Amino acid sequence: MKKELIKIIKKAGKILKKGYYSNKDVTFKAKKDLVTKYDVAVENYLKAKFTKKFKEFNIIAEESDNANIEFNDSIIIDPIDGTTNFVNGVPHTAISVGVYKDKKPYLAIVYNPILDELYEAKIGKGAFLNGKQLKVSDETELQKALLATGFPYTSGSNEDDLNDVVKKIKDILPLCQDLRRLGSASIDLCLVARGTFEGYYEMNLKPWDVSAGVLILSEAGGKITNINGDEYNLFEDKYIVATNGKIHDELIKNLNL
Ligand code: LIP
Repeated sequence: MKKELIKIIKKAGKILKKGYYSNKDVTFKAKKDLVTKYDVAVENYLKAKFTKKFKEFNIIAEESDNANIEFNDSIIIDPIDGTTNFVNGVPHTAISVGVYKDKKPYLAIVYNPILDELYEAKIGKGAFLNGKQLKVSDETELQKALLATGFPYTSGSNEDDLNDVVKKIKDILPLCQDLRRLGSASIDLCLVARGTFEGYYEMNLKPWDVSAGVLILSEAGGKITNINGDEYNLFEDKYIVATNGKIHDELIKNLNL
């Protein structure tokens, strides 16, 4: 299934790449939440191909109405993760596809066609970037850790969320090497898998933002939990905390000050 999946996603990447270098019709789903005709085109392409090839899976996708779809044997699609980057020409944008069997991660692909970086993982078989095996960083000290985070779309409308984002930055920034905000959750997780970042946290993500990245990171030796240090639930948890494993407890402790 993985080979077929990659073939389809690479073709969809051509649609994303063409859009990246073209004028985009931007529509607002919410005050800060953008969508373009390319998000819809990539999603429609992937859904049509996956429905035909992988009949045993249902599909949950960012730009679709998922109300009547039960998560179980599911393919979870983010057609363009990092849409704001895509619209503004920042090259951190990717197609993210996570395949779940019995609600458990099975296969994952994150493909950035602008940088031609394809991250992939299969449960128990390791994680790879363009064929090269990935391993998380060995750094054990939070003070030397480069972390990443993200800002939720709700920061424009929900004061509690905005205050929480600011408080956590104030608490964490003095305790780490530095903090990045790259704008694509799926890529952030892959960058922890790659050893570029030691850790990453963010609130209010949707299952499609992280469905693939969590498997890629765990297959590279990383750890993913909610903010209490318990197993992360794609559909229910407000916060994701994802690290190389070695700074996890210290990061969790300081996110809860
Ligand atoms: C986005 C993320 C980004 C996060 C945003 C949003 P989209 O996904 O990947 O990092 O901060 O809240 O969820 O909307 O571009 O697919």
